[in-house]
Amino acid sequence: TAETDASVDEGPNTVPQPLTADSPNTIRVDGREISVLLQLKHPRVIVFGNLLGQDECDKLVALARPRITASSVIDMQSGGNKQDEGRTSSGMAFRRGETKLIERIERRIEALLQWPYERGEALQILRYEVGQEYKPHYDYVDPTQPGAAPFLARGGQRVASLVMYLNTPLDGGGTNFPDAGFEIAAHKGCALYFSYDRPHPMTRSRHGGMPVRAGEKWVATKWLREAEHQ
Ligand code: PD2
Ligand code: ZN
Repeated sequence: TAETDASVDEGPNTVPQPLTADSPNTIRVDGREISVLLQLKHPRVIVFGNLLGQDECDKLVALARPRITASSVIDMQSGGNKQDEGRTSSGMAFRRGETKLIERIERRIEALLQWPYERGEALQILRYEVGQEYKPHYDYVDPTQPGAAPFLARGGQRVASLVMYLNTPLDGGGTNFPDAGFEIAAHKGCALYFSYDRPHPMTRSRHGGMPVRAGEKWVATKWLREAEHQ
């Protein structure tokens, strides 16, 4: 459509350039050896190992568990939130820097992705139970929708996502990119990074959280914005 072509004509947004340009095996950040397990150019994807320690994963789950409620999505008509059958998980968000642990993880992400802390959204924690999933979607907002304006006014467009796996589900719960034809299995402490330099399907960044078949799945998600957020 003419509307979606506008986001192509405007040219690319700047996206994070994580510390993986020289194809390292591991990256030392915040005293940790983070593994680089896979890099893909298009869609731009990086899979990291050991981004979070096992104990950090457990602590995040323990902090989040009593605070989770049914997940919502952005209502593109109003700009508010609404329930959606495509996203059946439960979740919560920590304020940026809410605890020492949260701040340390957010600073680690800043250093690894080379993207300012202030341009990160609050860390979200999601829990999926058996049968729950997040159907394929884009993480950017469609700028032509009426509800996009209030979202974009606070920090601009999303340009990248980091999904950190806080446990290894007993079965299922990977993340897939149906247009690009691959999937990432959920492993505790590992993380999936992907970026999208414009709000357009040409980024091939459509992805989903696949149904959990046994056990629970817990993830922490950090979205990165063009500009300072909140
Ligand atoms: O939980 C996931 O694997 C997942 C997959 C895709 C989460 C999100 N997107 C998201 O929160 O945007
Ligand atoms: Zn997503």
